[in-house]
Amino acid sequence: MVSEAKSAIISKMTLSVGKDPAFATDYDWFLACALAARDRATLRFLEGKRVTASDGKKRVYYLSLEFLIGRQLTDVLSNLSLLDVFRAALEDLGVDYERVRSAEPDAALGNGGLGRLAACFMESMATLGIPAYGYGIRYDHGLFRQVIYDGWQEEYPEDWLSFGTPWEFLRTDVVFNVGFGGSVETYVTPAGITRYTWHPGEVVHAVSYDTPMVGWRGRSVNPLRLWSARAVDPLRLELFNRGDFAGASSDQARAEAISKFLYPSDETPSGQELRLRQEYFFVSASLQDLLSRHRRIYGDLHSLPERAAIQLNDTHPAVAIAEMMRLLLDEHGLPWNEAWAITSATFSYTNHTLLPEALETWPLAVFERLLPRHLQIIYFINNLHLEAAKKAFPEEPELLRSVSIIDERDGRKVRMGQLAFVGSHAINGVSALHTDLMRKTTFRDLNRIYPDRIQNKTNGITFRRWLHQSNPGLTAILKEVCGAEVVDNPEVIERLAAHAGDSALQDRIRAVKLANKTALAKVIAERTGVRVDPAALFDVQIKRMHEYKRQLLNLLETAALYDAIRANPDADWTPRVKIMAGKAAASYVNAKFIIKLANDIAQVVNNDPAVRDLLKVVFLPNYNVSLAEVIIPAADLSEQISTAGMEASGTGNMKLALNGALTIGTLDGANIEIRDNVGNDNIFIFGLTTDEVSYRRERGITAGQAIAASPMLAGVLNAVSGGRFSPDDPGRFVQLIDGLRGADRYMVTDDFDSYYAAQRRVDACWNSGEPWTRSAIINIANMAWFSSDRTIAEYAREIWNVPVDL
Ligand code: 26W
Repeated sequence: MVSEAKSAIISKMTLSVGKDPAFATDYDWFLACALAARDRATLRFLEGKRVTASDGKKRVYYLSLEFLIGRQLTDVLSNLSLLDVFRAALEDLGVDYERVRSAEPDAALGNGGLGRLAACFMESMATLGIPAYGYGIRYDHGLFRQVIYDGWQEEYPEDWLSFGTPWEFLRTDVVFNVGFGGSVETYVTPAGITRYTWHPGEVVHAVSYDTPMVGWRGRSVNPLRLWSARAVDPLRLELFNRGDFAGASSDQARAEAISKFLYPSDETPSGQELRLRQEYFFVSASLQDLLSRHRRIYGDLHSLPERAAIQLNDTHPAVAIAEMMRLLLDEHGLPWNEAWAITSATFSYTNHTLLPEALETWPLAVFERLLPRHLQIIYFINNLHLEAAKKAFPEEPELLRSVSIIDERDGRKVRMGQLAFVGSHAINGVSALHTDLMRKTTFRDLNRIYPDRIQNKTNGITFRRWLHQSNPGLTAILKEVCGAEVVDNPEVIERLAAHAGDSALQDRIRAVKLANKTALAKVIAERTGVRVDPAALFDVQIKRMHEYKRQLLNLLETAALYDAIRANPDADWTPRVKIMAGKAAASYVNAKFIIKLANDIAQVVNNDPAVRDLLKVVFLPNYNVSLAEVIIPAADLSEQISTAGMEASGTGNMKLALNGALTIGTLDGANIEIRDNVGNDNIFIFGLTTDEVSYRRERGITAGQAIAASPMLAGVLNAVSGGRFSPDDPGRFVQLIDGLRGADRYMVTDDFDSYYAAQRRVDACWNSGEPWTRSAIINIANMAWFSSDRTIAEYAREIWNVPVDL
């Protein structure tokens, strides 16, 4: 095996990379290994494709504007059971695998939770042998590179494709036209049927690139098909010949702009027309592709719902409902009812957020200009939908207003959530609480009309990347204690629970954690210059910067702890390292001020001899999948402190608990299901519940009471707004803190005292030693249910109706 791998790598180096191994760089070795690995994946891929085409198996199509894949080399090699072989082959060649591994740029084609979930799902679908296509956009530039300069976030273009990527295949034979704008011609056929023809004012080419998604043990390999936009006519020669060079290539620039950048907004729509162009671009190409495949294999389109299940990853691809209707009506001549029956039986929609500002709507004018035919179809869908609603609830005009796809208020908008809901046979939330809140709030009236459509599918994570690949030390222990089959079946991990009290096991778990913390401490020193003690409690909050995730609450507790240590330096304090990382959407001012506050607090605390090593604060720049793979195995405490009712699920919470971190969190999203699985004694719950939050909201209770009732809170608010941590600009955080003194939408002040108390419970447990490690082991053992294999098996059984081979 090793010699075979060696010759494969060498032949790729010489014949594909075109380099003499003697002069190869780390990046060259990465290319050679990736190409050799891709060969092995591709054979499985082509074989799988043949089988699926012939055996009539139903396919799943996962439509997502984001796939946060990260690096692929270790994942592909490990899932093909070739990692150790390639590592040994490189060693023989005098090359260090770790250097090769870190030469690969992250494929950062996503913002956060939604994008990473899509990547975990692709890996689990391949592992469970589900024939599936992921459809998305091949952005030239993924999520921006975050640089922290003088404590402030700065954004720089990310260019993962500057040297191309070895994983993808350009599919020159899979190119579709996608139209925009123009007008719709109406005509009546001799049979008296009204027909519509859309004449787009502009057409671009959608060119496809396939990247193999390899399942565990290479069970199956599915394609991730990403579309890149190209001008139909890249150079208008007539303009060029007239010397109008800009004009000559304007079409090209305009077309390519569609797949140039990932919108860096997480939870807040940009509202820009280019975003709608992106959404329609990949949706139209994907539906044209899957319909032409269906017709090629099965001929008649009426059997589509039996052969295809299309999942909408949030509302971003929701225009697909109207596009499918356009294709079935206008291109394939089906009558409305048949087209609608096929459409609603094929689509299902996942909602990932209830934040009102995150629910996408498009001004009618923009929609009409860009997609005139689709707007016609949406009007038609809405009329039939409102007819049905009126029949079911004749006396409720307010209900009609709330369920309408068209929002008639302030400037008339198309509501993509309502469109996705009405056009899907199944709608799911991503945690039990979130799904319940969908029924009670955002989709309350639609749920009354269609009471059996909403169901729950609590998120999951792939254990391959987030445990076996990123924490080999822990994996080795699990194989020994639970059996080698633990890598094949996540459920086997439960066997660890019986050994939670075993002191030898506890020692080994602590040793592995310490080794991972030492590795992280090295990265922290390299990237921030801050020296941290691996023996201290590593308290980690890693996620996108957003006020509802309450990084600010964490920082206020940090400042209060700092004051308490200074006031009483000889007390028995628990040495703690506060580790924070996360990107803020480029236009999100408050989130960027919170990053600055984190760095300002770090500056003061880390340089204050009075606190010595009792407290260190670190903000790690450019948080991404690869950095998460280093931080998560090294975490002792997992911060999941969102305002109850606002974090739909969370998935970082699952990754951290699976790697033995204890969670401090609110009863929000999947934290509740984690608590249900690990038990109340093995998690630190604090804060207002969802009901208490809505109670306070309804009564407009402000922060005054909470501040008045907590001298510590009042003190720390004054300290921060008074410039204690920003002597260079004392007023820097006045506005941020004033936001808490008033409405305090995210209830930071209300939860401060119980959070501070919970953190002291954490200190006590940490200092008790054995109970902490026992809890850590119980957390690991009880995370089996949070495998994305379980989540995907539920989607397959209860939404897609496809078999899984577990
Ligand atoms: C239109 C702008 C925009 C972009 C992305 C709005 C909303 C989004 C995503 C839905 C935001 C997101 O990533 N949501 C997260 O999805 C995860 C996967 O289900 C959940 O675990 C997180 O709780 C949720 O915040």
